[in-house]
Amino acid sequence: MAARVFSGIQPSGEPHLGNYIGAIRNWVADQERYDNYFCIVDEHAITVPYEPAEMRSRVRELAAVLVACGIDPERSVLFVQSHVPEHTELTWLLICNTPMGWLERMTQFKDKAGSRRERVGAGLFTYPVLMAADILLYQTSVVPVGDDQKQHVELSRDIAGRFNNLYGEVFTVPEPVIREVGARVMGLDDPTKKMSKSVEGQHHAIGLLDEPDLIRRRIGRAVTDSLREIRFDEERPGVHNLLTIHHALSGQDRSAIEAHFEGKGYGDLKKEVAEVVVEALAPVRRSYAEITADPETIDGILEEGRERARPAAEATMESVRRAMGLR
Ligand code: AQP
Repeated sequence: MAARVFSGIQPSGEPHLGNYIGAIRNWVADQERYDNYFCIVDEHAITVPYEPAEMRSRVRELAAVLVACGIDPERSVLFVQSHVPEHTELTWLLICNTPMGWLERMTQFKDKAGSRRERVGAGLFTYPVLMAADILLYQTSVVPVGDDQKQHVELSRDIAGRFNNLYGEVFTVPEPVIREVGARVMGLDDPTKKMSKSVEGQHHAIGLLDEPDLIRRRIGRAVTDSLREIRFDEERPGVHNLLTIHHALSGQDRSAIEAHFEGKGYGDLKKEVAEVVVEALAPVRRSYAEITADPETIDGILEEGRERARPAAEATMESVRRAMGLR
């Protein structure tokens, strides 16, 4: 049987080119290989301030984008985290079994909370336990991760191992599979920071549903530098980012791309990268328009996803409650 994989994406803003290149298209490519659970993790997205009135439409938009990108809801389970209440139930039971010191070591909390540590919601601190619950609830055996999430997957393994020692074997201990260095897409307005859904700014990200002209304008305004040579040089993050986007979407060799741009200027680079992006995203926009033409389609897909996700979640919770003496 194919290994089971859980992958999550937050409805924390408009899905962007970084999400596509770094995650979604790999998920699409791996659909044959794994038994996939793709989850829109709305309970993760509420760990920072958000607009409640927008959340429902963001969730539905993100689901439609995932399907438009090629996630097949018949092959894979596509669902919303808050539709399966076992995620939060398991989180509490795991929190009670997670030493504070383990959470205090999580670098992402330190990065995200920064100097506001005393004021941020406690959910930001316990977020990695919700992530562990996501993974363990489905007895996930493989977790493909990027470098930034490796520490959280290690934590999930530690939590599972500790629980199994204390209460008996309940959880599959997941193995992290570090993906080949997936392309990391940086902000167009500041190429030293990753492209993010939650960063505001007209010229920060390329949305997966952006119109071609908007894509051209945004890439046209991308921050570069005052040099000339067009090379994959990490010391020059703006040009490096544009070339990385080109490479990820065109599939051409890095050396072939560099050779192609020899003697050309940044204007040519931006124009050509914009066309590569426009072409790559055209089918996504087309398919999104088809899927959303009937507003009931997405609700139906998510309802079915919930029905398919719940049996596995309920079975795990039943074992957890029994092991902990709760029922
Ligand atoms: N800039 C990026 N380049 C490559 N991959 C990226 N991912 C996110 N940004 C980039 C990958 O997208 C997947 C889903 O991400 P997420 O929703 O779980 O949260 P995130 O990583 O925190 O993404 P964002 O867009 O930056 O959201 P916010 O602003 O809410 O924090 C992940 O696999 C991630 O690696």
